[in-house]
Amino acid sequence: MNLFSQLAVEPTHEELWAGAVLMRGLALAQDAEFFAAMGTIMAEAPLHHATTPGGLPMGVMVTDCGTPEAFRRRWDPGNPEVRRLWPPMPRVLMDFALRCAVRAGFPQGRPDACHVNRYQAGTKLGMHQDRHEIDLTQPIVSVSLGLECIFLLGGLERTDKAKRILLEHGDVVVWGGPSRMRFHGVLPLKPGHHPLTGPYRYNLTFRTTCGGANHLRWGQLRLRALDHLQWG
Ligand code: MD3
Ligand code: FE
Repeated sequence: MNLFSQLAVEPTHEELWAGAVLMRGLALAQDAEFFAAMGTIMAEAPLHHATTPGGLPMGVMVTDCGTPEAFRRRWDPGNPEVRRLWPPMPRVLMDFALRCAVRAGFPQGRPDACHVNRYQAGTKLGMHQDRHEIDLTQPIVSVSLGLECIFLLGGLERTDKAKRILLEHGDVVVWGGPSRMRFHGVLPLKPGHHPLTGPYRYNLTFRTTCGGANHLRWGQLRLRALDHLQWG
């Protein structure tokens, strides 16, 4: 924790790029409540190592919760460890994600899944895009808890120069609009101890992975969103 986060009484509202809004400290008031809810998710769906698209184990440990539809889209038949149905998203987390989306200017945000990442000292996340969700017009809400990290926010090409952003306990970022497809990653975590999370950094990402009954319409929206990103 630094001087700034100790003194801040109001969450900030910083536009990192168009559509990417950083609200420092927004999750602080409910941090223990959120951490307890994450405990219930992890008890039902234990953390496991993420794998790269090529099947290699990654340092970051992950789990998920959300609707059965979201589970069916994400379930990997090749990974028997995650065969059990995801637990539902705890109400406190869903409510908070909705409020974050509204506050960032995305009142239509309707997440159906929450992905949990856990980092320990040395764990990093390479530059990537989040392109597996069906509806790319929906923003992603991300909540950081525990140890701080340096987050890399790049452009729409992997090689674009990235901004470095310090993400601390309680920080929330909403990624939408023209920033939805930016490349991003996390530098190796520095060792440390946090009073709530011990030696770990957790990141929650709330996503809309299915379109529900609007599946087809979402498909069209997605194409339009991609057009917008390439030419807008
Ligand atoms: C930036 N997680 O799980 S916040 C991920 O801190 C992931 O664990 C990071 O990237 C973490 O995929 C970063 C999430 C995030 C999600 C979507 C984005 C950042 C984004 C889309 C565009 C730009
Ligand atoms: Fe990502």
